[in-house]
Amino acid sequence: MTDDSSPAYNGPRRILSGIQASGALHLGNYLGALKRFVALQDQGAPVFVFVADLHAITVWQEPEKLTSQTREIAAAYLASGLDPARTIIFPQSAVRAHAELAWVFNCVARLGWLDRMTQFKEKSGKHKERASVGLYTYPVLQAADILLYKATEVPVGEDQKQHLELTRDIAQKFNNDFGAPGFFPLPEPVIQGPATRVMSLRDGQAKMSKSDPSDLSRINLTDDADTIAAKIRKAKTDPEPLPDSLDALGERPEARNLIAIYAALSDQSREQVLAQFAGQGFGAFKPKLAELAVESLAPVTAEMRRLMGDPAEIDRVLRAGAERAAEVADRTVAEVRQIVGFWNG
Ligand code: AQP
Repeated sequence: MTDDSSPAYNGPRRILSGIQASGALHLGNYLGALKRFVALQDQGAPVFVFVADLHAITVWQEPEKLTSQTREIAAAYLASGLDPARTIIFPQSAVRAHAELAWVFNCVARLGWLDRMTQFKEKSGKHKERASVGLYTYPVLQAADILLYKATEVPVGEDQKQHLELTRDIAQKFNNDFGAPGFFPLPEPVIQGPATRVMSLRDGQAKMSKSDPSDLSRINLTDDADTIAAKIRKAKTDPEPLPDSLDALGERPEARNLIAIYAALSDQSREQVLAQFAGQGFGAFKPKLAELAVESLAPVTAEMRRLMGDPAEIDRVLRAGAERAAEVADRTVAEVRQIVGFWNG
């Protein structure tokens, strides 16, 4: 739907992403999001990373837990290596402009576009009439999150690709409808690395997800070493040994998933991992993977725990980040208000 032939946005490169404040983070979030945000800090473009608490309440959140969940995600950002001196880390709801721009975009996006969103279909399940309106317009708020900062690159996992396409459509339609060519960029999803879609440990066809009822399906960032090792030991696999190439791995989704996890944790390609383990069975591979997972996650979880014991430190980072983010966001909203024709007397 997006027509890329319109005058191009010529503002600076900006990188933005976020994670919902809806509790427990898992290995999919770590490899698909956190670890990659950290790598993007050194690219010479400003990085904005927020805690999506407005998105979190699209499904019920206990009010007394939401604040601590917000701090927990912020702690995960810091523990993974995001540096608040270089990266603007903030809670989404603390920058009011997110909600304001989302309303304008609700009036730009078309019902037909939202009807196609597969995540809404998955999350609303069989009783979509009981889902919140917010869950339905979730991707419109996501477009506001991104375009408020005129972000040009958005690192995400595979599951967010469709939402990014919608963001581009909204940007394009806003620019066209209001005669503001090139006002909003058409942001690019950055879906890179061997683990853009970490799968469930119990089913190689399903995404690792915090809403999976089986805790054995995922590795949580809060799991201790024994739990991580046990979950990997119990992970579904097949009896075949590992081959020496990805092609030869063929249709073995569980094997592919564990190889991809090993590759992402060890900063290698999947080919390199296969070269190392070719001819070996899962009896040999799984203990190595467990060792690597524990070694990689233990420092992150330990630092998260330390930070959660000092909420004032997290709040300082979030307050400073919200102030810096609001400077950029308020500028965009002031421009949007003028473009749309809102009263400014
Ligand atoms: N399995 C995954 N593999 C790779 N990346 C993933 N992400 C999520 N799951 C995987 C990426 O993590 C970032 C944060 O996502 P979110 O805040 O939108 O959380 P989510 O996608 O809703 O996470 P879950 O676990 O999948 O939650 P439920 O079960 O509620 O749907 C995003 O960049 C996402 O791509």
